[in-house]
Amino acid sequence: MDTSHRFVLLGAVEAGKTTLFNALTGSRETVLKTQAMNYEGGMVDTPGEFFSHPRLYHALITTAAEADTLVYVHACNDPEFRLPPGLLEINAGKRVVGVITKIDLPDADPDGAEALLRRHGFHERIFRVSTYMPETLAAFRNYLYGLEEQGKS
Ligand SMILES: Nc1nc2c(ncn2[C@@H]2O[C@H](COP(=O)(O)OP(=O)(O)O)[C@@H](O)[C@H]2O)c(=O)[nH]1
Ligand SMILES: [Mg+2]
Repeated sequence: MDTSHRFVLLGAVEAGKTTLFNALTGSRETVLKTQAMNYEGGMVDTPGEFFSHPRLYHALITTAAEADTLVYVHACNDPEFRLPPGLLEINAGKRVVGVITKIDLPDADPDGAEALLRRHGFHERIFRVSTYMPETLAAFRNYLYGLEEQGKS
């Protein structure tokens, strides 16, 4: 297992993390329920249960601590902000980026989702993506690679 990673995907169950992970890493595996940390191509996918069970927070905190970039993944029809309090503060100084997923859904409200994140003090850059709109994924992927280039120079 390759445990060297730069990006960590964080978000609730069903947020779309594994779908995003597969799209970004080019993995063709079917999206199964994520049971454990999944490392590939400098990216780590995390099980959403880590967000809903405080007794699992330590695993999330450790993984986040090892990453260079934290990616908060939020489904555009999710009415709640899910990032555990303090996680961003613990990782102050790291790159953080938000991704609002599933913007193709009929009930999608990306503006509302973005406002929710902002209300909760999420000040970082936010991307809006859909699996069914490859150009949205490309924009996000390019941003991640851009960050990586900056990090190396
Ligand atoms: N309509 C739509 N569904 C999506 C999108 N991304 C993920 N999903 C679906 O949302 C569900 C949860 O996705 P998954 O990647 O497993 O979420 P995770 O629990 O955060 O890893 C799956 O049924 C996906 O097919 C998207 O952009 N649009
Ligand atoms: Mg998953």
